[in-house]
Amino acid sequence: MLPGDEDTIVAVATAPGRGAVALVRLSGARAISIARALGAFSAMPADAVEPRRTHLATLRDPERGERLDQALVTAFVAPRSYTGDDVVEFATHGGTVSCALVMAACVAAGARPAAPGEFTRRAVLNGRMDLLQAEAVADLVDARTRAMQREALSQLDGGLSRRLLELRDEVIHLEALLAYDIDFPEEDDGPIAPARIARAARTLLHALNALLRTAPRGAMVRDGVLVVIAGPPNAGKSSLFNALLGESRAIVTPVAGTTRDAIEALLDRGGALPLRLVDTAGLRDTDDEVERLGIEVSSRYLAQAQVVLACGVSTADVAHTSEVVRAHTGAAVVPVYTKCDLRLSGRESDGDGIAVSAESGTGLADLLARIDAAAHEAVPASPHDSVIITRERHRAGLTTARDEVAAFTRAWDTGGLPAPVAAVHLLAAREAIADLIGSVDTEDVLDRVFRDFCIGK
Ligand SMILES: Nc1nc2c(ncn2[C@@H]2O[C@H](COP(=O)(O)OP(=O)(O)O)[C@@H](O)[C@H]2O)c(=O)[nH]1
Ligand SMILES: [Mg+2]
Repeated sequence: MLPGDEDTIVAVATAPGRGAVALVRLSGARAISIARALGAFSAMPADAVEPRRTHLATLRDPERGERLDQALVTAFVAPRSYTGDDVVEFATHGGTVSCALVMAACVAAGARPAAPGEFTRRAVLNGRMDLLQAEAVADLVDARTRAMQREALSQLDGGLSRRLLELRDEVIHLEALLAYDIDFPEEDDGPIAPARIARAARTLLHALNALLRTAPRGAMVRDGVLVVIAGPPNAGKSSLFNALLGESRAIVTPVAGTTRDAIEALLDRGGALPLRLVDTAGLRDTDDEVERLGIEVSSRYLAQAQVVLACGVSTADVAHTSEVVRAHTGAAVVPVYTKCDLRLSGRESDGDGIAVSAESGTGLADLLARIDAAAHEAVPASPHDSVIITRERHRAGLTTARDEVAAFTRAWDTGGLPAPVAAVHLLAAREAIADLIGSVDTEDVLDRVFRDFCIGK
């Protein structure tokens, strides 16, 4: 615990700005007495706060008695609250003034403004949720697409936690087998055959690797599949970019940073993986090698792309674009024949490509299906596909656990280490998994997780 974890904290939980309602959240041992000082429970008999019942109250400045707002007040009594402490929530009138007045009155009555993520941090400290679920809360707030939001919801539901607990149990099981071997070494080939331990270790290694392999899919769910549009000038790239956006609910974001050579949009496609679509804006580096070959594409993105759309009007253009692009990326390259409405046949292709028209919309659905197929090929479904890892912290922790189990397996197979020494690897693996779920004894793990939270969560 940090100094301050005992304080009663308060924050405006809703985003600032004009809106119907704002939420002020108060949590800690003094939450109810502070709310009472504001008159939140004046309509109720003293000492009889009814938990989880919302009622309308006139809130007043605790010192001067001046009316602050009319608000809906709900009390949650520990431990049955979001944080696990006593919590009072004030749904004040929206906008910036009412909620700020109520918050300031809470501070005047003894609360302290909450740090970012501090409510959720308390929920973790009080055992209301584990660290993975806390991350899921942050991901829900930050989700820009349905895919990300759905993933976060399932993590909040404990999906990843349960899977990691299973893996931790497998480590414990292996440790137990090994302990038996350590305790009864004289029973050579006794009740636990060394081969049985080796087998269990390999099964565990397999399971850890399977979960680790979901990291690229997690990254795609989080950031979107990076789809880069390439082709000669005038091929219809920007028109295709806009047409694909028109097909979906899109959030168009200018590229962050200093370069202005590309624009980027995130396509939320409901259940499907979101797409991060990149078009070249036409402000180009003249010494860019790809551009010298007559292809417009953001080279910065090309190397990281998962899918490249090699666009052109003619077969020759598409072939040239595909060839140049393939030399600069390991991504899947989809040949795209643009402006197909201008061709009488409606389609000119080598069989592998897709004919599209930004004008008429022809071929766009096929193209999206093709992009999905390429993305799925790049990140194959895992046996536990419903459970994926989405953060670098998960990847790093699982990698440690996997490496430790691998080291154990090597030592065990070669008989290179005595069992008690080999067991140290299993202990390290178990601790790495426990840290992921949230053994909350390590301050720095907590700090890393809550650093990026917003205030009031
Ligand atoms: N008929 C037709 N014209 C198109 C289509 N796509 C783009 N164009 C036209 O082709 C020209 C170049 O398009 P643009 O998207 O700016 O190409 P970019 O340089 O590759 O980005 C513009 O005049 C567009 O209106 C299409 O599908 N059908
Ligand atoms: Mg363009």
